Amino acid sequence: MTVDERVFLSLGSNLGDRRFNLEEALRLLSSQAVQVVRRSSWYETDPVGYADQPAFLNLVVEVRTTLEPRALLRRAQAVEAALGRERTVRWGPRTVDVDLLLYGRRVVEEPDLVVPHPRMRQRAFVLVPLYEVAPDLVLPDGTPVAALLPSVADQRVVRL
Ligand code: GSY
Repeated sequence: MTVDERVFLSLGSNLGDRRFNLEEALRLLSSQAVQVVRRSSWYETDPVGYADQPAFLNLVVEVRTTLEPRALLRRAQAVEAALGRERTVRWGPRTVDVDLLLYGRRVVEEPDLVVPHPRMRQRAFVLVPLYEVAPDLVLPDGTPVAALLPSVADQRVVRL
């Protein structure tokens, strides 16, 4: 059982009915093994990585889960597939993206699974909603999430 560890996921959508896609993703993720215990507000965010695409809707959720990190990742990928995500353009538009951000204080560095998420420190669309749901959170290397916010202040993130 891993339910004592604080686990955070980031979800984003920039195709179709974004809010519906994200609510569906949360519905499909949720089960006896994965329970959403906290969720951030919705955030309208400018795309990061590949700029020539529609704005995203993002949120962050905290889950209680009995799944180990790899099983949780597989669950997230199954939800993306069920909602029609096709991995064509690497940074391109997507119906739903579900990223595993943090799994307690665990550090995983494997070819297909890196936790904490390797790009989360550079992304306002992750850090701002994460700070909303867990303002005192400290990353496994000792960095408070709050300390990372100034460096992403130039990225447009609007709380809805
Ligand atoms: O990695 C998540 C997908 N993604 C996003 C996103 O969810 N929001 C914003 N604003 N930019 C993004 N670029 C990528 S890739």
